[in-house]
Amino acid sequence: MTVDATSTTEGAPGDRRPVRYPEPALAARAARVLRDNDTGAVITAAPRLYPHMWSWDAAFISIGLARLDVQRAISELQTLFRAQWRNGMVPHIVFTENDAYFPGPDRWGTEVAHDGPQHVRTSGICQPPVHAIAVQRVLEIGRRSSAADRADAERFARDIWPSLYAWHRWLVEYRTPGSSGLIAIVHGWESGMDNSPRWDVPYAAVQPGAGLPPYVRKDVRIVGDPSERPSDREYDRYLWLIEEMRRAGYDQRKIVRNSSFLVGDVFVTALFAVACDVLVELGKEFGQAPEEIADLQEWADNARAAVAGSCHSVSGMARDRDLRANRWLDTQTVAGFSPLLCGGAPDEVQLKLLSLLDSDRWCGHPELLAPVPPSVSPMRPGFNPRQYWRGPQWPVVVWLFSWAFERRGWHERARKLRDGGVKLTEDGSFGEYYEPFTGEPLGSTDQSWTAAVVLDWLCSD
Ligand code: 2M8
Repeated sequence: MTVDATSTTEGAPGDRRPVRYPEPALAARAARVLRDNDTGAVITAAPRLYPHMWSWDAAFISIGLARLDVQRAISELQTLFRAQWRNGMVPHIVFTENDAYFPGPDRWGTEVAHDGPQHVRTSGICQPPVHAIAVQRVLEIGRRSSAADRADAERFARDIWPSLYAWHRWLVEYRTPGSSGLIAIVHGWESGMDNSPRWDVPYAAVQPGAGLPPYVRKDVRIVGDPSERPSDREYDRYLWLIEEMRRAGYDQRKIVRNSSFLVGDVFVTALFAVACDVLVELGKEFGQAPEEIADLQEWADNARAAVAGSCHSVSGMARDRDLRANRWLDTQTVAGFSPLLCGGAPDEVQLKLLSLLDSDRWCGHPELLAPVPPSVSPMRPGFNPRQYWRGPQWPVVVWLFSWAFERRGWHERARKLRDGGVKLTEDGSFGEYYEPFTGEPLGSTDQSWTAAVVLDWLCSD
């Protein structure tokens, strides 16, 4: 679709928010956010709060970019994968020269790692493996574009496949300890849902040591209301985990053996399962090695079984597992719906989850501005409509569910989520996250991944 560059606003009587953009104008604004956040080398996750490239943000950004410029979408993913570690890990941040974010490259100190890239500075952890999904989406969009875009997108999908395979192999080799089969994270940041109540119990066991070097946060100076961000106590733990990893020389085996935080993440595992499915499809199409395709099939099956095996016998909700304390984590959050992303749960569990998702405890809550899942159910104790990953709605999470539902053939459900996502974001601010009752944008505005998924929704048939 050609995006109209002129934007007009339109108020709607009775709206909880004063401004509402009609879809073409919203698409034009989203395109502008992506262009404005482009440094020429990367599209930063957000202009002030996140002035670097984040791993899963880059994947979503490439999907939105493909609607504007297939070549630019390809180069964004290529930039991310040029920073892939030699062991296969795709790092969670690829740093630009900007020093407005903490913790920056000096604090991570990944130069001590044997496997890090030489030409660029990165963090030393990873983020959810949604990249294969992005590559397939860019390919689909490229194929519907010009002959040149089609050829470029096909060449790109074929050429990047081995790097995606290496990334998935890394997750299996280093991050599936224990018998649950869940992919383990060693820092809450690896989940993408930084201070979700999912991590409260395992974080309580992280005791920052006396050797934690002093630091000054920058995020709270940028976000208008610091109480929307994680607390200083939480940051001490985040920083302590980095310190542990740095001292371990970013040696994955040592980290998994010793770090104070080791949790089987059910949401990451579900995304991994479905991303493996996507890689199998791409691998077959582009004639990749049959034994590698077979690996991916096996990894997808194992991951799906692990997600299904985590479901609570009464609620049906999928659960994370604290691998240090060896127990299930029963905190109910949007991650509990993970089996709906990847399939594999028994029919009765799936039906239970779907009806829970529709109920007034989640999308059917009568006071939600838009009927899309909040990060935590508004009916749960501890729900906070303004605090980071503890209640607000995230458009990218909505995109993932709408994408997965479409893929599973649940077109009506996918459409409802898409429409809800557009309604949530039609104020044109492209918030990082949204207060679910008022629709107030929170955190950063002009957040690239929000603009990107909105663009994808608006340009979809
Ligand atoms: C948030 O995470 C970063 C740390 O990685 C932060 O709070 O400083 C999360 O929402 C994460 O999922 C996201 O990728 C990142 C950039 O948008 O911000």
